Amino acid sequence: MDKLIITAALTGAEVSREQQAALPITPEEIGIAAAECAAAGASIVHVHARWPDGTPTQDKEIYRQIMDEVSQRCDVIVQISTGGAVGMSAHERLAPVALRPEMATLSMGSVNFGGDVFYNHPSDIDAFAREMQLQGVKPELEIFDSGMLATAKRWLDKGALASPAHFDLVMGVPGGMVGTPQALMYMLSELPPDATWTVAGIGAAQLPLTTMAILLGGHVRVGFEDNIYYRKGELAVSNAQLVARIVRIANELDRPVATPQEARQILNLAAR
Ligand code: KMH
Ligand code: ZN
Repeated sequence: MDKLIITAALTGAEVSREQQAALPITPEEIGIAAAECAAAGASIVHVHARWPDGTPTQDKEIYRQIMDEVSQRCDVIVQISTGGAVGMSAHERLAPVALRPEMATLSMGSVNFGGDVFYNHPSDIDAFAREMQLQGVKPELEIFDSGMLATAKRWLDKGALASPAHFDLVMGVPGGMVGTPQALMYMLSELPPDATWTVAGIGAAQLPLTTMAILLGGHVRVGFEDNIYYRKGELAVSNAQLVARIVRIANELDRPVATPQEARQILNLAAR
């Protein structure tokens, strides 16, 4: 079993300061949160950009500032979002890939997303895959429902995505795949045999699904983008608190945690 890669999804596009007072919003706040999470054991930070008023943006300059603020403080893999927020155009979502981060997300289909639709036309998936290949950026394939996994396999079969692929099973979005142990086991049965995978459980699904992933040889994503609570009725105090908990669980279960350098090897990231 590979060492455990922990991703901290620091900000997201949907959570507000009103819901979670410790949400990092500015590039500096995101840099500080990334360093805290890296010190706690995260090897990847998944980042979304916001304007100073908290509105989501895919502005390349804000992402550049985020990448600078993170790299000044710590060694951690920066994975930028190309999902952005619901309603953004594919063109604007793709813009920060030109900064050549080590990783970026690539959503493999459309899904009802709460009261909205997160739209990913097949031609957009093609364009995102092409641009990431061109820029040497490793995609993390975002899977919100089982049909998207079938789509990813078709894209791998036709050579539009490179193998071995890395998947993020995002489970528990209202409108997407449910966040149950049974659903996770089904998804794992459908993964390509050479794939690496991580699980992002939404809300109360975060703790049980990440614990399962530790046992099953997968990797984990925690953080405010997916879950703002430490336990029912108790807000987490920081992203790093959620990372520290998953490190403690991994230690108890005898699964060593990967450093960023080890994570780069596990995920076959391009040398920079
Ligand atoms: N904000 C969601 C609509 C990603 O980062 O790639 C999409 C999302 C996925 O967060
Ligand atoms: Zn995201």
